[in-house]
Amino acid sequence: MHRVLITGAAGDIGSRLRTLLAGRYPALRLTDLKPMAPAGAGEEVVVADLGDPDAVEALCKDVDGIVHLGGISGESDWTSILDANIVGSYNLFEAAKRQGVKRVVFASSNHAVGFYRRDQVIGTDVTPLPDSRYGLSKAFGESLGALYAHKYGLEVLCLRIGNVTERPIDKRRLSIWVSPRDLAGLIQIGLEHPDIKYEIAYGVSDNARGWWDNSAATRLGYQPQDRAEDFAEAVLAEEPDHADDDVTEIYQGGTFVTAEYGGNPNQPPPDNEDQNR
Ligand code: NAI
Ligand code: 15L
Repeated sequence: MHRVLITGAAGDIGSRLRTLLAGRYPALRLTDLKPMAPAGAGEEVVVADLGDPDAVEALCKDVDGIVHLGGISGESDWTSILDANIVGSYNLFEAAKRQGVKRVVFASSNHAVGFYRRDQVIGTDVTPLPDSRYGLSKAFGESLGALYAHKYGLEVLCLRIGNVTERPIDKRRLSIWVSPRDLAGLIQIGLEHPDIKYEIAYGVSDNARGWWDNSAATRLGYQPQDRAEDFAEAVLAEEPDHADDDVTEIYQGGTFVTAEYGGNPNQPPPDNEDQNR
């Protein structure tokens, strides 16, 4: 890997990766719709819209690997999801193919499978059960990656990311939390492991209350450093009581499942604050 392109580089994960991957590859090309801090040593900074195919093609020139984080990172209206996540990801994979990029690590989400129950342990081979338009766009991205891997020979790792924060923020996140350094480790595996053709893995730390069989990641050599259980006592002391029949607590996707649940127009999609519940 000489040059690595990070889309969504101004975002939460992107800015963490900028630090965590600094110096790991000779050239990091950082791109986002939003402006970013000026390029440092070994960096290139490009403001571009993933919706613009010509701009995306230029972004992929002379690139060996891509970490595709850019897009809408929570539930939104269909047009926004369509433009940023569906068309944006299509433009990215198509440009990667045309420019001969070897690897793509796609930031999928637990919301591609959010309608599985919390009393189930699921692997990466289950049928996607999206819990939202957002989750649907991530299931689409995973299928897009499969098409470009099997038809065009790209090497693709899709990471169904749980929730990236310094420490788990509530009971649900005790099951799906991933520390920034564990996620960076998985992304490095996605860029560097010699035997990836097309894989899906969960982006999750070593969580005793986890819902996912992450043997796909283990097979690729992933060794998580962090454990949500270390924070469990403090997190549970702050957790509000939940009613026994609270649907939010039944399904893995939490509030993404209950938003508009049963066609209820008064149950709006989670806004940025709700996403942190
Ligand atoms: P974020 O919202 O902080 O960053 C996403 C970035 O994408 C933003 O800086 C935004 O400006 C950029 N972007 C949006 N539309 C764009 C477009 N049309 N063209 C170019 N750039 C565009 O999200 P975050 O938290 O950093 O997540 C990164 C990725 O990881 C997202 O794809 C998200 O869906 C996924 N993910 C994140 C999780 C988390 O816990 N943070 C959990 C699961 C998945
Ligand atoms: C996601 O996919 C979102 O990007 C993030 O903001 C969190 O909501 C996370 O899922 C989660 O499920 O906690």
